Amino acid sequence: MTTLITGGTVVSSTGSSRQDVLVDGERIVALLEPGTQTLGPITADTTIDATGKYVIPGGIDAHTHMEMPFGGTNASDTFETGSRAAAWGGTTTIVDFVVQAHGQRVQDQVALWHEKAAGNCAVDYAFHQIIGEVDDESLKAMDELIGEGITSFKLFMAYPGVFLSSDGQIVRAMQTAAGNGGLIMMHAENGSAIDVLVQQAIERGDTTPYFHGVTRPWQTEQEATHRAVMLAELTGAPLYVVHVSAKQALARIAEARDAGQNAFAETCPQYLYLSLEDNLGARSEQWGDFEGAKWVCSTPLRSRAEGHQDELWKYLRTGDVTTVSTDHCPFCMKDQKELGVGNFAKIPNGIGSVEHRLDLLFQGVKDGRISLEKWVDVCCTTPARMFGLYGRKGVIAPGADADLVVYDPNGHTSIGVGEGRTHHMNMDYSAWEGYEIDGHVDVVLSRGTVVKDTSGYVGSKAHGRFVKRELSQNLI
Ligand code: DUC
Ligand code: ZN
Ligand code: ZN
Repeated sequence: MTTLITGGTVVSSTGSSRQDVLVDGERIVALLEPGTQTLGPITADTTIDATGKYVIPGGIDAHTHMEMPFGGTNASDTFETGSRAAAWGGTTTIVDFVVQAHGQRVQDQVALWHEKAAGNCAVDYAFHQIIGEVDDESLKAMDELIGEGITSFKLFMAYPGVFLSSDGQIVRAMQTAAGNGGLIMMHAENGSAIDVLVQQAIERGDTTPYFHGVTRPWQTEQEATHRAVMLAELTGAPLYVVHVSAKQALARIAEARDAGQNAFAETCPQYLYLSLEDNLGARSEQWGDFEGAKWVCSTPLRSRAEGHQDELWKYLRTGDVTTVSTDHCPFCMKDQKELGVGNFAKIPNGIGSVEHRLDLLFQGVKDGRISLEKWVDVCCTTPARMFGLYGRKGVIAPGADADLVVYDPNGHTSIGVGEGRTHHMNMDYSAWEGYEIDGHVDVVLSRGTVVKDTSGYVGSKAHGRFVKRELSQNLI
């Protein structure tokens, strides 16, 4: 089965040019001069007309939490619903986090995640491993997982008693990663300091969602980021700081990069667009102040007056933000976020965006904040290199998986849940309600199969496969 995508502009992380893309089976087999098929021997079973559109590598969302147990409930997207929403939005690979909390065995959790995902994904998937309890057994498992294609390990400096690692535990895990070639991913917030501020706020009666952000101030993120950078320097482990939201934390990572350290920053669309002021809520009578719970996530959204959002866009341009992932961790307002009525500390943390990342970042292109190539770089190509997927994913080249998106720069997307608005994530609200995007995901191919076209989702949950990852291909 061959497919020819004609008339489009192929956009890569380094440039754009008019080329036709020939797909045979699951792979890209050639990039052709436009119109080649009319000259002679090249005929394809199917032709997709991409005239006036961009053709980009399928998006890679390197940070999702499908069905994650968290805050007394589970993230509301299953692998089935979440990966389908990803396909709608042009994301053809997700990298989800296997969770080991205190008291659990890593390898049991890996088996559980394989069970949850297998046969249920619309697009390809891979795993990172959360190490919630660093001990001899979990360190041994880190070595084993490298051979199983799980080559990155997330540690937490927050959530005492659930996920938090002490500095000593962090050093041991970093030494292990330095030895086996794995990548340390860090949730960098000072959890003990935050817990004191949270307790004091609740005692004062400051219990609404707004105080979630107030009690996780930028100093707690910068301090933890600095500590992570120093411990990585000490041990020689490569460090990737997830969901960076504070400009001061980013400045610290940029400084480490300038000094030649293998330090990387990820941010998420919510930190580029949304702000602490959203946590004030009260947009609708239904929820009043509690509406702010829709935007409770960690790290928290930051104050617009402090200028974090503009700085994050700047660091995207300079290359000090390496990737944009979503930290997709959706919860419904009903029965889930509602757990925190009267006590913001009980609101499950997370925002759902897996469907909207390509669109939201493309709006950054339209608004003159990043280039077209940077869009592809941070959403598709560098996530592939960062997480050992490059060659198969993240690039339009012969031999690569035919994960492709035909994107219409003149189309339009209204995000949300109200009239004429759409999303396909399993959530009863959208954190992005009201956002208008000057672009549209038209057609999505995953390994040569069209999973979304202009009629809608046409994929199947049996399509997605587990992808074993190599070591990072993005280290200095
Ligand atoms: N942050 C979130 O917002 N949700 C899940 C875990 C995390 O670190
Ligand atoms: Zn985190
Ligand atoms: Zn996360």
